[in-house]
Amino acid sequence: MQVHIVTIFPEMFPAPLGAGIVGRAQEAGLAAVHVHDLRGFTHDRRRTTDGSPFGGGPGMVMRPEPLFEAVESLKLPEGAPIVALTPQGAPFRQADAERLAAEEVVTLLCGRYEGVDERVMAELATERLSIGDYVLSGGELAAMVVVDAILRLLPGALGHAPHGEAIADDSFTSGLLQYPQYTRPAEYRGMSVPDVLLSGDHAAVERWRRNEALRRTLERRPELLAQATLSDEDRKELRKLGWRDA
Ligand code: 6GU
Repeated sequence: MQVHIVTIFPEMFPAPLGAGIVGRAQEAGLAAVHVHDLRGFTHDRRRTTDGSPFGGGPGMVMRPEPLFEAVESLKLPEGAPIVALTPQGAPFRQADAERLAAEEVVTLLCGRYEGVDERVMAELATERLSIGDYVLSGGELAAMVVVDAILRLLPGALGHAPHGEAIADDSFTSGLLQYPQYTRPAEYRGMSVPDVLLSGDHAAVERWRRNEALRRTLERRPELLAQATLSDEDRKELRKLGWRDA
């Protein structure tokens, strides 16, 4: 997979994308992330990427020309997604990470200043994504979040055996929050690990984990249950916990 990131702050990227699973995915050749300095696509001596808003008002707006020229220079394949990171975008979800992980080339445009010329948003970007309901000073941190979420899904990125399993247990992949995890020591400062996890009874462990995922989702993110795939046993368990099916 090839990922292109267009930004006026290319120096922000190497560290977060170089470590851990995302760094390893690149070293293993599963993906290459190319960071492009938007200022390289300006033509004035000051390398201007912004302008004041037509119609007046506060702040500055990113000009369209460098963004259009930067994207054109990438020679993207027909139909490759061009994602603008903006608080006006659709909420970025695990399903978006899965969809983008299946692409061969993904381009991310990082907005800065108080906005981006609407011709970029409407005619150059093929979609707009936001990482949450708060305002960041630019799309760069959001792009890092999106790249991390995508690259860890690439087959082989999680390193350890069966790729599908670790992914399937992730929070959100199943539509539920992940079950609680424990490791050594079995007892620490009087806090013990649930007996079932030490029992060796694989079916009982699976049942316990599913029920804990349901309990945790009901307590912390009940709105997710409306979209989750639930079995009859799941529903029964949830009702025991006080869930009122919609
Ligand atoms: Cl994608 N960009 C900015 N500037 N702020 C955000 C965001 C993106 N997602 C949440 N807040």
